[in-house]
Amino acid sequence: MNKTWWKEAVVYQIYPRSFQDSNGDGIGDLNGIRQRLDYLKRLGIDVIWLSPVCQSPNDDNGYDISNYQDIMNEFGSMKDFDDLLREAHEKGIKILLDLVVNHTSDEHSWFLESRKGRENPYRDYYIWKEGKEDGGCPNNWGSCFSGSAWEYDSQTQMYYLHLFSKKQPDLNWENPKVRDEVFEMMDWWCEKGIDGFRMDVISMISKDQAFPDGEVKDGLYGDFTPYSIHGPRVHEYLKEMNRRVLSKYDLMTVGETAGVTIEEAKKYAGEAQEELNMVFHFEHVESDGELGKWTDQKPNLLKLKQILSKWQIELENSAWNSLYWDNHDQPRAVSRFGNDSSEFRELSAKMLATCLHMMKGTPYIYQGEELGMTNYPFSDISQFQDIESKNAYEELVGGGHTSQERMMEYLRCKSRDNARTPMQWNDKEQAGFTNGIPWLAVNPNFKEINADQQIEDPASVFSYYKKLIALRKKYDVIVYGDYELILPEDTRVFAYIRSLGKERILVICNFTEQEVSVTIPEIDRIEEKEYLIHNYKGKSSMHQGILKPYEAAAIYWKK
Ligand code: TEU
Ligand code: CA
Repeated sequence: MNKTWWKEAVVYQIYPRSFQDSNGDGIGDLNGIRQRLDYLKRLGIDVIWLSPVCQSPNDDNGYDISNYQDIMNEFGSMKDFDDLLREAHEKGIKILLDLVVNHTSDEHSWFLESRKGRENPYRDYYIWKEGKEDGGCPNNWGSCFSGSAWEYDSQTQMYYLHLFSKKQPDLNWENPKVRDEVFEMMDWWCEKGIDGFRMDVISMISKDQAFPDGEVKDGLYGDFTPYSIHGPRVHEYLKEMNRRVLSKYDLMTVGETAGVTIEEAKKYAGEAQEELNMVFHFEHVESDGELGKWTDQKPNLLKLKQILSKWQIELENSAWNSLYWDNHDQPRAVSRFGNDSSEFRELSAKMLATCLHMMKGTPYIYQGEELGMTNYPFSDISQFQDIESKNAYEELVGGGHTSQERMMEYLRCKSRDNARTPMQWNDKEQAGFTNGIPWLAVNPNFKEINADQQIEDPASVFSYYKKLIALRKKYDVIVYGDYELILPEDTRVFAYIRSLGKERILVICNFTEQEVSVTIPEIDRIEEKEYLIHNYKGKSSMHQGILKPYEAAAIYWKK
């Protein structure tokens, strides 16, 4: 397996709207990020993935772009971006942009032109269809954000496709002019010196041109995924993108590939495929839905172990993994996979970090995860800003598919707004995020959970993440070692061994709030071995096979 910088890197995701406000308007911005570069340097990360910063009417917080070569007014100017990029580079931090090219905003000039008339030169930049004979939508597909995936436009009496909101019309990648435009725009950013792209729903850019009806689940809309995820030409398009843009620069690329299987991942991110460096798979964060993605249940550890181990083992020597517990679309890691009670929050946050950061692949930290930030105690639908949450509430409660109480449980557990509350910097007003009124409320627990309190404290979650990142830099076996799951049937403990040459690392994580006893191979010799990291102070009883609640450790030796 070839060595490369992006395999050795740790990525930190910034959701700019919620990171740091510099001018008191309640919205995070680029100058706010500049103020916090030293914090990131201190944590030790190598790469920032910036969620979208381009011009956008913010129907979906920047994932609806109206101008790819301009910065969103609320976030600052292109000069601010150039300053941010330069200052990050001076500190040895790279920046990935979020490339959102499955769709644009309906306010993008291409779409404004496209909808003007059937003969407009931009018409074929998007996917327009006639309605069915009876006047209904061209097919039964539902959008990811509720409702039909088709919107009728009275101006030309046709429908356009939008797999997300109706303000996010899908681009028509079949049109070579669209590809030219996208590749030229990417090239423009690369010339500016950015270091790579995270590619939004890149698995959806090619659609089955027959646009067949999808299977109807939950009595709502038809499922578009078999016809527009890993569509017929997706790999052709990515190879073209690679040839025309990516291969000319030393970039890091990660595809957000909803619905990806191992087999598909090897095509997107195979070492010899010349498409992308790695992909995000969703199996471990999507194995739990009851009503679509909605649930209020805790994930099942056995399932989680099976899924993550499968990805570790089956990409071995053929493609590269990306590792994450959460992002701006997922609930907070500690609330979902750990335990956010005051008794166990720190312990379980550190346990989760150990489990993920000792695996093979490039780890992604979502802002605030390194502090053990938690879900928000939402009590009313009016507190949400997220379009997915608001639309789902309306469709599912309004349509009688679930009760109001149940839906609030679902949203408290899984709404994307859990991850989007402002970063908690200190215990002052608005957690130091803004001098104004934040666009989304600060979590009331900011006095107990904030960066100021943790940075200097060697026992904090922050210091623990810092240590994990430093270990990755020191031990090749963490980056390149093989992975082997042990205790595969245990429903309480996630344990595995990494190995490279003579080096071994044993990782043991108790995912429960109980003390448990296990029989671990090699455990009798643990006492003589070196604890690289351990989330309890003082001596452990691990060598006797006894694990305290949420206890986790990585133990190193040479064979
Ligand atoms: O998300 C793509 C995606 O697959 C979503 O369905 C995601 O799983 C969902 O938000 C979880 O409920 C990307 C972005 O990450 C997301 O923020 C955008 O809203 C979406 O694309 C559209 O651009
Ligand atoms: Ca601001």
